Amino acid sequence: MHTHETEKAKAAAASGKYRRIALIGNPNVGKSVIFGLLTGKYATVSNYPGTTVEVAYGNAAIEGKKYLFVDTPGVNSLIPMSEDEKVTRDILLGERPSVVLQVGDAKNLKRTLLITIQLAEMGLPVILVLNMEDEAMDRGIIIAKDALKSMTGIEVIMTVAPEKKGLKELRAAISKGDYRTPLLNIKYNPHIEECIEKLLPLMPDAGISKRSLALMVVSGDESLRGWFNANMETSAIEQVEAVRAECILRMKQPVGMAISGDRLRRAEEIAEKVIKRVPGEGGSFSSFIGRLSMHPVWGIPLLLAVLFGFYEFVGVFGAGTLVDFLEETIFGKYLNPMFTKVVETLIPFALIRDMLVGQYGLITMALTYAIGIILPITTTFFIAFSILEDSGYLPRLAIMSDRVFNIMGLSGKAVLPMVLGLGCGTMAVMTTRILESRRDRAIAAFLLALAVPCSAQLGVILGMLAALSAKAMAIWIGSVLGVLLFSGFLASKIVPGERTEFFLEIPPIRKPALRNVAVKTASRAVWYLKEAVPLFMLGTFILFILDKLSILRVIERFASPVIVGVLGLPPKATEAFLIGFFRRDYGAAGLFAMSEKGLLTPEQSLVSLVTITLFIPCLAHLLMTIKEMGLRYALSTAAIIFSTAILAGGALNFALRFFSIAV
Ligand SMILES: Nc1nc2c(ncn2[C@@H]2O[C@H](COP(=O)(O)OP(=O)(O)OP(=O)(O)O)[C@@H](O)[C@H]2O)c(=O)[nH]1
Ligand SMILES: [Mg+2]
Repeated sequence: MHTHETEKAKAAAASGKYRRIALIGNPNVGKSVIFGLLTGKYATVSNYPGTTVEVAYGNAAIEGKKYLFVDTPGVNSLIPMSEDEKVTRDILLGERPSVVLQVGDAKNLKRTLLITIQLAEMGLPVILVLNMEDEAMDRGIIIAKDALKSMTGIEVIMTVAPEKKGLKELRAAISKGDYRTPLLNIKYNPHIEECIEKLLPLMPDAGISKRSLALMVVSGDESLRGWFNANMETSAIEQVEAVRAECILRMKQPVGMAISGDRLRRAEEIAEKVIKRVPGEGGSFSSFIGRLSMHPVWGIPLLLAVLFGFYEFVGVFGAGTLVDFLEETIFGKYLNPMFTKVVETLIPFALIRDMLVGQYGLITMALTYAIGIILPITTTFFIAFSILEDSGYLPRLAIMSDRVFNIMGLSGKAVLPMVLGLGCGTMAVMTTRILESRRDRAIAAFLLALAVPCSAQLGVILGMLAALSAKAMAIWIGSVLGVLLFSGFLASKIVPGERTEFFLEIPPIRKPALRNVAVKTASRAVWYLKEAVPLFMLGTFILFILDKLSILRVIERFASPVIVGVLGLPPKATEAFLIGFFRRDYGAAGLFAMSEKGLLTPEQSLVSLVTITLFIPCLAHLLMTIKEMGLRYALSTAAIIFSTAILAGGALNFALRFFSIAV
């Protein structure tokens, strides 16, 4: 999103005017909140691990000195298990920061120190920020900061980021500039140390110590391969492989496990000495809700309640009340007649008048759809979604739905990108990076594009379904879920590889902060307008041209065997699917407008809704899929998705007629 700014910031840093500071730490510990406070730049903050999957840059001046801060995806270890963790490791590998701001969760010092130890091995100076002090206090965890300082030799600062507590001390520590590398080096098993000795002279120069590189090699870090190939001679790589093989042979247990075992013991040792436990509050209402939400039985009514609340707010209030007001009253009664009058008096050319306020007018169609129909829906959706994100419910949903996801060959962790896909598929494709194998990513990205409608589209669809009947709603949900499960099942059989184990830190249930919800919703709404309106304009303009050149009729006739024959829809519905190529939500809005005008019977509405839900993803989503998964993958899945959508819609049309079901 901010590529231009980011490039500028990076260029400035390269010229040596800035000191680079990397924010590193476990997932969901508050790195992005602190990044936002330090730089004043907005970074997405949510209560689940894996919010940040890309690096963000931002600069700031503290006491006259300039700094470039780098926000990174959270890591459980600096030996990456997934794509997002690799992003963070590669930052350390490539660019040498002046200091690492390690952000840790004060409630979980052991996990925090595991990262500190690895940073120490890398030879990087560290300032340790122990965030979430408030939650640690609630649980009766008190950390002896000075003892920790003297045991590690680095600056330790306690913070409560959302309250800006500790921020002044943090700024002071940054500008003081006395950065130190933690004194936490571990002597491993003599066999391992011997291997490291042999590897040291072979290691290339990097932003991190050769010892840490050697440790990654003997731990079996496969993700380094690409970097080695780019930075080492082939002969050296072969030597490295030989040492590694020898090392593995000589050790009784897996080397990686031995190394993490030693690190864990060291972290425990320190944590024990500096943590004081006092009776905490415990057993509060939020932890009760937290447990309830993961319960195999009671979790289900809670899930249904959440879904119902969502539906009422987005489907009924957003897509019903708000859209009625904006589209019919504001645009229909006031704005459009006004624009039409202005255009008619000012512009003498009929063609241009038509282009602006005609049937396929940029104002009467593109703007009306974008702002009158979709904006209120996406905004209500983003509000509800932000509340859900910040509450900490999503990772619990991941646990709850693990079994359902197993059917599709995925682990419950895939719930996160899928649920995010309900917000925006384009972003969600990127979030598949948190999944641990290419196979899981391939299946998840496919299902995302096929069967997960984005907020804008979902809202329009809910609005239309709400106007039909509960039966229509049930059939729509059943069809989409059926296709999702069935295609996932098939994909899991076809795509080779095993399902990966699933590890997810469950954050506490938190009361969403109004400010964060508001800021996040606003930034998403702005982003939506920037993303969608130009494409709506382009799509409408193309329709306008096609109409004027009378090509639209030709296309409609050409598509008629599918649209009319298979799907049983009126020929005009072709237009909705045509613009659906640009954005699915725009296509859905087209259907919405048709059904409002009474051009679709309830059964036709239902069939068209199922088809457009499954229809190929929008242009932006497709481009992101190409970027993340490759062109071949994107095009072949798009072809499969397109045919699946038509097949499913056709089957539904046939079934409705055959059994004479009225909805
Ligand atoms: N109670 C409390 N909540 C906090 C504190 N700091 C952050 N949070 C909340 O913790 C959650 C995670 O914050 P983020 O800044 O997104 O965490 P992150 O480390 O960037 O997470 P990833 O990008 O997923 O690695 C959000 O819901 C924050 O509002 C704190 O000091 N106290
Ligand atoms: Mg983050």
